[in-house]
Amino acid sequence: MCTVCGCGNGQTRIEGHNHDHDHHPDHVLSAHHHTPAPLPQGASFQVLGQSHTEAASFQTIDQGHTHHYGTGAARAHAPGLSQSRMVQIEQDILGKNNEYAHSNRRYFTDNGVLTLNLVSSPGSGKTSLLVRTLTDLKDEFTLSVIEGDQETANDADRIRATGVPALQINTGKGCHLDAHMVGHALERLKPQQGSILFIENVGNLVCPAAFDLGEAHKVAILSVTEGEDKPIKYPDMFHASQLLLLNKIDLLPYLNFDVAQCIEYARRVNPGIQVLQVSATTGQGMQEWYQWLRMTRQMRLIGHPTFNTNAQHIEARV
Ligand SMILES: Nc1nc2c(ncn2[C@@H]2O[C@H](COP(=O)(O)OP(=O)(O)OP(=O)(O)O)[C@@H](O)[C@H]2O)c(=O)[nH]1
Ligand SMILES: [Zn+2]
Ligand SMILES: [Zn+2]
Ligand SMILES: [Zn+2]
Repeated sequence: MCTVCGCGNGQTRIEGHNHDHDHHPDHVLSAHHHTPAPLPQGASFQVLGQSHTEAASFQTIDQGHTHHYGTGAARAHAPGLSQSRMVQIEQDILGKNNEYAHSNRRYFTDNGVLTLNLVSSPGSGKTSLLVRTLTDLKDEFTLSVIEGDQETANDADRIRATGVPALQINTGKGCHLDAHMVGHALERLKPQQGSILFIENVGNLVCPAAFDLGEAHKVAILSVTEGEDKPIKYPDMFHASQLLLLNKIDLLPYLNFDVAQCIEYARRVNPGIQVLQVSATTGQGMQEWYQWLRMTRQMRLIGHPTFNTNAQHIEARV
């Protein structure tokens, strides 16, 4: 009962296996299911996958009047639910998600894993960008990928073709990954110390913004075919992201897309957002993205007990 987009209930599959909460005792993330207030066995995953109210707003135009359904405390609307009840549901869901995110983040920090959560609308080029990035950087870094999709393992198969390990999470009717799903994926994938983990979220410009997966940064991907107004129409996503990759710039000669206006809109909702213009198809701008990755990884490793001693080794690669 996702009040905005209608997420479905408990149909999550990790690598084709249903998530039934029959947990193996030796979790990689020992804290994963020993958080202060664990949900009952068999219940938590469904609750997390099923019901959330996004901090979102929408409006319809009716005979010249604007009806903005996001002006209440919940910033959303659902028939039969009061605003206060929706706020309560959202707090419960996101609170539980944040406990799992905290556990994931602890694992990433302890192991010096730089984790990036790639968010965008469907078809902006996340998988294409990843395939090119993995191909170009797999000899330089240890890499792995968690792929989120509602159905199919198509994207994970495309990633594995590069030789980089990938684990598929199918969310069924769910419209985003949550930290609990990612925690289970980590138990299987076990990203190596000092590696970079990419999470390709479900294509959706709204819901993934609200769910912390424990990542270091969200990276928003916007393709020029979507229109320059997306950052102000879907501000939560661009507000939550540290970097905006403006993709498919090879198509700019054929479009009326205003790059400067798009960047201005993005900075209006997030003055600190960095913007890089890239083409996953031609490779244009990709070196700047790789440089951002190198620098961001190095920043994450400063002070890390294992990798700090290897600072020269790391520096040599930048
Ligand atoms: N011209 C051009 N096409 C691109 C570029 N990047 C991706 N595409 C095309 O855009 C389409 C969608 O790309 P994907 O990489 O599958 O997009 P995605 O974001 O992973 O899609 P979902 O996983 O379904 O959300 C494909 O036909 C790609 O070939 C680009 O830089 N330029
Ligand atoms: Zn679980
Ligand atoms: Zn994809
Ligand atoms: Zn949703």
